[in-house]
Parts: sequence; C-alpha cells; structure tokens
Amino acid sequence: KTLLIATRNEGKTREFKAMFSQLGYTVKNLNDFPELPEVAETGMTFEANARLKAKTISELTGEMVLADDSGLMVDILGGLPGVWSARFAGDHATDDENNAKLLHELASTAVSPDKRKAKFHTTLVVAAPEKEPLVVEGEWFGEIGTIPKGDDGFGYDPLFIDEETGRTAAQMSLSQKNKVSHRARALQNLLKKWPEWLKQ
Ligand code: ITT
Repeated sequence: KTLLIATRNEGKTREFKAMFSQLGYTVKNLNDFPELPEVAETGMTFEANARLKAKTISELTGEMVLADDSGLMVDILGGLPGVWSARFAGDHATDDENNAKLLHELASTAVSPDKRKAKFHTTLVVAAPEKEPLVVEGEWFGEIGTIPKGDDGFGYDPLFIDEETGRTAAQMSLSQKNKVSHRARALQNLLKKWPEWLKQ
C-alpha cells in the first residue's frame, strides 16, 4: 500500500514514513513527482491550506492524498508565526533564519519563561476522488528556549521545549518525537476516523 503525501518538506515526510510504516504503508511525497505543480498556500488557516494541498493534488493525480499544514504558535506573539511558520523570515527562508527571527522577536521576554509559552499545531486533511475530505488536528504544548538545542528534527524543533520532559523536540529521537508531537496526535485522531471514512 502506498500513500501520497502532498508535501515537499522532507522533515515532515521522515516522520510520516516512520508512523505509516507501522501501519503497512509506503509513503511518497511531491519530491517524487517533479511534474506536479507548487500549490500556493493562500489560506489564512491551517485547515484552509491543508484542504487546498490535499484537494489539488488528489484532483491532479486521481489518488487518495494526505496533506499536513502545520506551524508554531507563540502566545506572546498573538499566535505567530502560525500559518506563516515556513515563511516567517521571508519567502524562501531556511530553518536557521526562521529560528533566528523567532529569537529576535522574543528577545525582550528572555528572562520570563512563562511569557514564552507556545504550541505546535497540525491540521491533516485526507482527500480522495468522490469523497468529502477528512479533517483532523493535533497540538503539542511547550515553550520557546533562549538558545537552540539538539540536532534532530527540523524547523523550530531546536527551540521548542516540550512541557512534559523539558527537552527540545530536536533533543528527541524520531521515535520519541513521534509519540508526543502535534503530528503524532493528529495521526492518532485520523486513525480513529479513517476506517469509517474509507468505507463511505
Ligand atoms: P509543505 O507545504 O510542502 O508541506 P511546508 O514546510 O511549507 O511544506 P507548512 O506550510 O505546513 O509546510 O509549514 C510548516 C512549517 O512549520 C515548517 O516549515 C516548520 O518551520 C514548522 N513546523 C511544522 N511542524 C514542525 C515540527 O514538527 N517541528 C518543527 N517545525 C515544524
């Protein structure tokens, strides 16, 4: 069984590969299909963008497609970077540039950790021909550190401190992160609904 994920983000893909391999699925992403177009993320919400990515790629391929729209929401920044997480420091910003921008925005709160509370959010959408899309969410609570720690993961992982363990997401192994992350929780919610949805 193969599942196409409408993403070009290899960090997300690595996590999905591990999660879905336990379910007997092989995962492919858009980097395996260079002929498919870029889907512009014009939505103002995670759900709107996830729907856009899943529906567009499903219509173009005629396949069932999973999309993940996700991001980091920092309390004192009013939920930013949110849907702009991938582009926080500019259109083709690297993870390092986005992390530097986040630290800069939070510089004045460095001494009060309670002001650095944050969460990761994922909305997953599964789209397939002739079906209403299936939509689920997952969240992960923590706070933003003052210096990057850890080498694993991707994106904001070196700055995101898990509230349960006090470790950054980048200090966790892939399998540890996949037990507690926003993406893992969203997938658990998906698996509760997926069998019924497939039968429709
Ligand atoms: P696709 O749209 O191709 O899937 P993208 O990177 O543009 O790739 P998003 O629009 O959903 O994906 O942006 C998500 C950004 O949020 C991502 O680039 C990271 O910066 C951040 N992010 C999401 N999940 C994360 C995680 O588990 N760890 C660290 N950062 C994460």
